[in-house]
Amino acid sequence: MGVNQTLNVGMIGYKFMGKAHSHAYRDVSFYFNPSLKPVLKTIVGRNEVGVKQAAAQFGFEAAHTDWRELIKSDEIDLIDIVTPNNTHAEMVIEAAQAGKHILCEKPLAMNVQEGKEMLKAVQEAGVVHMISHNYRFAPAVQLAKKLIEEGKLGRIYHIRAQYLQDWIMDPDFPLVWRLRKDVTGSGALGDIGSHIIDLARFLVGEIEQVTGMTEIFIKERPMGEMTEGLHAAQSSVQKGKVDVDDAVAFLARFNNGALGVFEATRFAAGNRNKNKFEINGSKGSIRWDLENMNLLEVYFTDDDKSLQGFRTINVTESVHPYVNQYWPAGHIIGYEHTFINLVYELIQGIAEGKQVSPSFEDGVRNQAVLEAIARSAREGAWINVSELL
Ligand code: 4PW
Repeated sequence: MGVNQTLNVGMIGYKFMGKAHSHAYRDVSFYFNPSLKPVLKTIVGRNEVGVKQAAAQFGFEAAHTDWRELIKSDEIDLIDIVTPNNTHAEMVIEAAQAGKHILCEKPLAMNVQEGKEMLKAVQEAGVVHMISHNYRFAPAVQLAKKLIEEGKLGRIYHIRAQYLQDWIMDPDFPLVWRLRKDVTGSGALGDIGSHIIDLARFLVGEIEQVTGMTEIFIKERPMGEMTEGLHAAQSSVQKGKVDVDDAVAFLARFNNGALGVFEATRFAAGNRNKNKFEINGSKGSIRWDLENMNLLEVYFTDDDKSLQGFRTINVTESVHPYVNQYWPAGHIIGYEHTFINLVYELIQGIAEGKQVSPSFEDGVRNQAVLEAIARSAREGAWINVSELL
């Protein structure tokens, strides 16, 4: 650890997620007063001009272009990886071998095999590891978890979850890294499907079997690069072949007997970032939607018959998870706060020498579900997730 109870952060990557994570490190001390205070030491990126701009905007002390140098540096305690998926494995393995704690963006790896090697490296090194499934850390999702754990919903029968986006619907939207199999491993499946799989594993339990289908609606696109957020710029009129799924739909059976119905697509016009689920149990139901992320709809079968119906809880009371750290009741929080809450858990884990959740083990299990769905889509069959682990 750095002197004076600081945690020196080295970040690799500086685009959309670099911004989200940097902001979280900056604000976590302000709201949570964690045992260790993160210091934004160094940010690394391939483009010297771009990474220097990011360092200035996000508040890093230095900007570099060589991630291996960053990992070797004795002054860094935590490596945060927000780069494309095909770079995660080598960065994680080298960072673990250098004794650094690690936060890595999702999906963890390109495939289960890679994920397992990453997990082995962090376990052998004894470092704290976390995968950035930030939506778990919305207070309403944490409340949903609490209700399920307390048995308020009884036996869980169903989860139906959707993650819907529409940012690549224009056929001229370029063939950016998120649409190239050699860089990402899969399309909507790994990028946003992994989030609803994480929420389902968190809230309902382990997935036993899946069957799925995928589709590529636009087969060719002009070449280009991501710019800011989910925007991109065309770099050539030449077209390249799209080789990852635009959309995926899948069914799942859980170990505990629950059934899941899932959909992840980047072709749901009008849905910019709709991440939502409904869970039904023997004693009631809950519903959540990221676009109204501070609300949780609940229905309990034992409510007075004359008053039965879904009611909406404003998850902004001091008794609700994380809320006390922010504002008085009714004063809402947003997308960026899910990352602040996540980073707080990570820092406390590091300070207390305890492993946190979701860990790389969750990342590997998630990856096995992704791979099982992809295999099912190719083979047209149900796949047991355990075959992939
Ligand atoms: O959480 C989502 C990501 O996993 C984001 O909102 C955008 O879609 C960026 O990547 C995926």
